[in-house]
Amino acid sequence: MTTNASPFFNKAQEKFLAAESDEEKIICLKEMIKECPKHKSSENMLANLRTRLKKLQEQAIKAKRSGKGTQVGIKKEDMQIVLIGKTNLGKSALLNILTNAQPKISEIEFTTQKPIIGMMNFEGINMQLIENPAIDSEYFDKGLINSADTLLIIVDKIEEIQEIKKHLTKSQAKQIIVFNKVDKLTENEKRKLNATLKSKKYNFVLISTKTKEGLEELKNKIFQSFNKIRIYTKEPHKIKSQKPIIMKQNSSVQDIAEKILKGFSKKVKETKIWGPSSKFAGQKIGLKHKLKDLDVVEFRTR
Ligand SMILES: Nc1nc2c(ncn2[C@@H]2O[C@H](COP(=O)(O)OP(=O)(O)O)[C@@H](O)[C@H]2O)c(=O)[nH]1
Ligand SMILES: [Mg+2]
Repeated sequence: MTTNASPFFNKAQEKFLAAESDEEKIICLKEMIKECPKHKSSENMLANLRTRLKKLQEQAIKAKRSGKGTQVGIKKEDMQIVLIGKTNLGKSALLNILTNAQPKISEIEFTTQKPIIGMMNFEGINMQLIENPAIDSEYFDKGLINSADTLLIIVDKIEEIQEIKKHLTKSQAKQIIVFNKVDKLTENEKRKLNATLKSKKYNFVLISTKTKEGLEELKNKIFQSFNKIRIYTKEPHKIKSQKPIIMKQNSSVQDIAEKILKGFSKKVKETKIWGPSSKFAGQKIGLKHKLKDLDVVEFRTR
């Protein structure tokens, strides 16, 4: 995207665009500033990067001071998912599979006594996944229900769903019912369960942390719950970026150009698009064009 930029700069820029947390963005921006060519023609860009860095650093300090987060001081990331349910349902086992965290998994009840935080990576996107201790225990952290964007309600019996929902009347979070331990069911029992949950119009998925079935579907459902879209960018005659840029639903071509670099949309001479929002591969589009999940956008500036 940048003339005469080193591959190191481009790499850092790609990471920056995919970064989800402010902390991550600060690290990438520093890297971009380090790798930015230091000559006359890049002075503007360098100044722009420094201003962004300063803003982010100030924001980070403010967030710390205001103590945004929960009772236990967990810093909320952009996309926060909280696992809730009774004891012994496989919350720790799921956290273990989906993230870098390694909570204790045990048949002993109430093993998890503090929220455990993990980072889940889904197609290059980082999401914060937190195990809340059992909902019927003194260790359960109510603050997390309010801060979560998405709640995973883990059950292994249909009756548990209503029981848990009683605790969630004030919550604004999206809810996904995660029915675990389906390895214990026969195919016929699974079919019946599926039909019952569907008839109740739940947003649900059947999984087993043992056989790993349903986990891909769960990850997709989690991403969908954020109402965001993944957009890949490319330069003419090159392949698309490795990591997508995460945008709000209904974002336009102009929005993504401006996310790449402030003022960039004015420099764009031509835009082409591949993917769900295109009528045909490589369609030329204007800045007002609305993007869809998994689109690939090509900007030509010369
Ligand atoms: N059969 C079966 N057992 C599971 C599954 N997931 C977890 N378990 C078992 O359930 C028990 C509780 O697991 P844990 O992850 O500690 O539950 P938590 O209390 O909800 O965090 C352990 O003995 C696990 O081995 C599953 O998918 N199938
Ligand atoms: Mg646990």
